[in-house]
Amino acid sequence: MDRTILAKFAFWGLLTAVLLALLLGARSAPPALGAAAAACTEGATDGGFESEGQGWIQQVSPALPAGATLITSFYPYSGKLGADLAGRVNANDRLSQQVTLPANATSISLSFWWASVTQETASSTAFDHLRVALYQPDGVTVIATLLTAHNATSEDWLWNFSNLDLGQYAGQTVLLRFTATNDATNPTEFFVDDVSIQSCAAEPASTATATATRTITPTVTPTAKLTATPTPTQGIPPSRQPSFLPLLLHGKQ
Ligand SMILES: [Ca+2]
Repeated sequence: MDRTILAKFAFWGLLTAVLLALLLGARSAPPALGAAAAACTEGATDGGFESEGQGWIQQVSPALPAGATLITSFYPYSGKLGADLAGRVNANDRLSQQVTLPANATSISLSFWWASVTQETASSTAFDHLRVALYQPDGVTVIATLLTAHNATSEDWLWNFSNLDLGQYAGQTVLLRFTATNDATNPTEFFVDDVSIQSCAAEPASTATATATRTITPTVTPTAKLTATPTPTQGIPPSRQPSFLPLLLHGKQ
């Protein structure tokens, strides 16, 4: 076989290989069908409190001044309004909302921003608390405590972001509750804003996939996430340096 014929064989062989590779490559990477985008829905009503807390149940103790509620313009994370809990001695303030977590969700996450300002001076002793928990709709039976913060968890006025996995509660109707408590001296005020419950399902929804994913969802570990999540994202306005004057001005003491 002379060199010209060999060269022709090599050329056509190479061309065939390239065409085959292109063909197989196209087959092994089908268009976006298998990678359907997740469709997500918002489960919280007025999570940013801009509608003055519509959808939230407020339980306040001791009573606030006439006309005051837990939704104020005092220190929102975003927008004009936010939730403003405790900040007065012996306070036990609750902000609750009933939500149904979709059964077909492949992922459900609860996120929110929270901050605190305290008159306590201990650097680590917990006197006043913010707890985030899921209850049965009766508001009595605790399903899970998702986050616990206290007077010494965060710097004053610093906004902290929390993002918690609720995947294991898919299909349940629950009461999401923020509870802030103060002891008898040196109050701590807690702020919450931009509460969001994102439930996502593959599109089109696949029941088999959803079930498999839920069963391997790890248990929520609030403590670890709490230490990992604090992120200073918002500067402290000079006028809000911790002089505690705002607490007094706020008329909550
Ligand atoms: Ca807001």
